[in-house]
Amino acid sequence: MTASLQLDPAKPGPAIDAEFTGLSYETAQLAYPDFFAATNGELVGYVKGLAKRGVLRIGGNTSEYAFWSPEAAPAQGHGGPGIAGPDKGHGEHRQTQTTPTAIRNLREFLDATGWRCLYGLNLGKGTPEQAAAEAVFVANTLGDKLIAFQIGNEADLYHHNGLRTPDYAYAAFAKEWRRFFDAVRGRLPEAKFAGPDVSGTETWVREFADEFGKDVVLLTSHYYAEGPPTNPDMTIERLLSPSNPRWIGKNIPALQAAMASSHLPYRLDETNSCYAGGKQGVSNTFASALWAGDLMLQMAAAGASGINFHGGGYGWYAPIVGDLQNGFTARPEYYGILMAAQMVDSRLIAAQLEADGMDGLLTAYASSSANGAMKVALFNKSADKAVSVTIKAAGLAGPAVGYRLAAPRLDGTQDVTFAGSVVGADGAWRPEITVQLSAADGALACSVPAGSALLVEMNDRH
Ligand code: BDP
Repeated sequence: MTASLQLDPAKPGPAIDAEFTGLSYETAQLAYPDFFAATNGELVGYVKGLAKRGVLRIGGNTSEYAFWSPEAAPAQGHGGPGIAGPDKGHGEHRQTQTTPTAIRNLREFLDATGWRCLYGLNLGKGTPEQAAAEAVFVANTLGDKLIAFQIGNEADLYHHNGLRTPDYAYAAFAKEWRRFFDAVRGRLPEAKFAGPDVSGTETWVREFADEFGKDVVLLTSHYYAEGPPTNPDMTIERLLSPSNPRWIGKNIPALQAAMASSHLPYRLDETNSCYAGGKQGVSNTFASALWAGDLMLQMAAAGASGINFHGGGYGWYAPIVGDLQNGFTARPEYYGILMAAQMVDSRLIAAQLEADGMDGLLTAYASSSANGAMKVALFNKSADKAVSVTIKAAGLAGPAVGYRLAAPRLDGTQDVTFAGSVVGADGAWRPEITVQLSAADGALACSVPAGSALLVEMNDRH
């Protein structure tokens, strides 16, 4: 197949924030304070290796069962692996304790990684007073490493997950949110907030933006591409099919409307391939790398300020898996995020793709940084069609470098490389095999094999 990509640096799109990259973990993980700690050097390495700056979001279903316990001794010598994987949403929850040690260690972890934090407070089972007491300690300890608090996780699902009555709707949530907000602000007048952190009910985002737009610094909601994992229709093919219609067709315009009316940034602060903890054979395969990198840049193009991939423990969709006893590793998805993260801190530019015969499975994004250097990311999500792409831009000339994101198979879980290199034990990655490309007369030709991606850096376009 052949395709052409016409770039126009004179037509800028949204900026990709320097903190665009993000991960999301369950609050239950804080019950093991030596996980998010500067002493967990391997995890520090993997997080830092993904992006120099980024956002760690703490929340998820377990945030509704996590209690601030200033007096409690931290869970030490627990005997187990000390990890909390993504919650599988089966409704059985164990209460956990969040201690001052966990928050102090979290601060040191953030200092060591260069990342900042979005911190979820317990609305589901907690009280405004408990939230305020926790917020005081968290704000004082995290300082400028704290971006904002959130109140509750996916309150739009409270009506059927046992946290509230079946008639629970936005108005009831707004009332509760206001009580928690007032309690925290009563003790911390400068506290910053984000929300509504809903599962994806965009009407709630809009209503929340209208009502609390002046009280928050950021709008947030979640998105899972597939689920549940028990449904046989949830496949790699479906995951990679030209962007989820529900998300593209409905949610993004609604979220853009909320951003426009409130003048607030929006962050997709929890996402992944398949809810209920992910799907083996889909979420942990190389396909998830192409999906994640593409979604990341798709969200940037939609004007989002960032994205957080949910994970933890050995969850199927977790980008980083492992524990302190056994060490950590990067899953395929990590590589897709790593590739897209090469484009942060730049501005998207117009990129017109023509790819007849690719059935929408080739996607492309282009960015330009302050010094005029351009980057193009190409994702070929087809299982069997290789494509040769001609990148065109006025004045394009000279050498360019390509970094391939590749693996032996889309449904494989091993041997993923980015620029010929694997992510090392401590998250270290350095390009080893690059593709030498050359532009002349405003055009550059490159190939993108089936089921792979390519990042092209054009350092000199004159
Ligand atoms: C989200 C929850 C998170 C879960 C995830 C899942 O916020 O805690 O782990 O779904 O179901 O709804 O995988």
